[in-house]
Amino acid sequence: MADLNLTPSANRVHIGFFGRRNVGKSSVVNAVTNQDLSVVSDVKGTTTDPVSKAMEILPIGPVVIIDTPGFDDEGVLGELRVKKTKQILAKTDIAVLVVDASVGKTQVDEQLISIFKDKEIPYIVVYNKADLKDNVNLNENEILVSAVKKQNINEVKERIGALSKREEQDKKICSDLIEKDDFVVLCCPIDESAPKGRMILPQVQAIRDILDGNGICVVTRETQLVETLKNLSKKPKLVVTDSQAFAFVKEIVPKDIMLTSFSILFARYKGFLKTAVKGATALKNLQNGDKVLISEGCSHHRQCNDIGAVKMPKWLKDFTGKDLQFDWSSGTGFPEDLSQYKLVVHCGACMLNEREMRSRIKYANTLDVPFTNYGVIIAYMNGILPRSLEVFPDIRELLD
Ligand SMILES: Nc1nc2c(ncn2[C@@H]2O[C@H](COP(=O)(O)OP(=O)(O)OP(=O)(O)O)[C@@H](O)[C@H]2O)c(=O)[nH]1
Ligand code: SF4
Ligand SMILES: [Mg+2]
Repeated sequence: MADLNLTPSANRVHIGFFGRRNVGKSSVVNAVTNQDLSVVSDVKGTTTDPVSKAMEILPIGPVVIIDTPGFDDEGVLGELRVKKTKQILAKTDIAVLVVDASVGKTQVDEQLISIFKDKEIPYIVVYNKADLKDNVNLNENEILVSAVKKQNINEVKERIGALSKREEQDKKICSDLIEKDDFVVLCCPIDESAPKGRMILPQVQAIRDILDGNGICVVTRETQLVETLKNLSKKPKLVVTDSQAFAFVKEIVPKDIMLTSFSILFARYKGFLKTAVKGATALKNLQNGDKVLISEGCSHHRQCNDIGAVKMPKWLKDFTGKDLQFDWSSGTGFPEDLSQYKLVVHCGACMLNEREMRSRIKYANTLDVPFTNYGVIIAYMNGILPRSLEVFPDIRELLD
């Protein structure tokens, strides 16, 4: 089980090292991390699969370091490796392009740079093997290093740190909705889907966010909400509930108290609430035979049980009254051809980093395929979306 004291992987800055074979990607990774993370050899194509490791690097902080196979790999296996590297690119927050200084930039490097630009991934170029060639004309985002001689490695870390600071946005889960000393009530059902002995990550993150915002957090089961509200001497500013209990909770919470769900807050936190609300409204346009993609962020559905496989298709069919066709994707896999779908319904994506979600959404947007998520579409089908969006009036108006 994941150690809850550690920053969850999805929230770490993902730093990917890319480049041609044998330029010294793995050597640079090992030098930057000060660990023997990856095997190094003079055989081209030594790294055959992406190698990821979560760690703490000063001055960057909690990161996931990802070493990748050479992007110029050949043959059928090579193509597979390139495909995997492209999947890594989808979740990369900061890219490091490693170039062999004695060779210089090649077409493959230019191709990688244009991918970084296209995906808006901030990047630096590291010319490695400075011990073989030390006169290289450098642009502003380029550095000359030697992994073998450990030259200029601190500079690499500082440059990555600077990029990651620029990336870091001051995002809030709900603390921007409250003021100091405001009460926030979190309704957390404890049923068979709740993990034994602990809270789930979104609940833990919300508690921390409220405390960071100097709010006062009260956590209760939905079944004790009436008792909780009765006994709070001050009216809470906000009630946040698990989506599954929304219908129950909304009957209890008076209209003058803001009410929303964890899914709504996290869709906003991950930057796709607006898209998801717009996507949900596309439900009313679906026709018989339309294809819907159901996409989940992990392959074993520990927290999502049978929502994607069983419940969601049934709910969508019942709600639309149409004979819909379904496809499923899971884990980091996502279909290369989205154009055949009339709607993508994504899970809450708690195990995916934001960059990965952003690239999925961007892809759907370029093809005009509506994209929504479980929490939002369930709220829409149950008629509770308007109330849960009252907190965000500009998004609420998309429903009118
Ligand atoms: N002279 C010199 N050689 C280096 C340097 N860094 C790496 N090498 C050598 O370059 C070769 C390839 O290094 P790797 O780190 O395995 O390169 P890679 O890019 O990860 O290679 P693949 O995994 O095969 O794509 C090894 O023989 C390294 O010892 C350096 O700074 N100077
Ligand atoms: S919300 Fe998605 S990523 Fe999170 S546990 Fe469920 S299937 Fe996995
Ligand atoms: Mg390697």
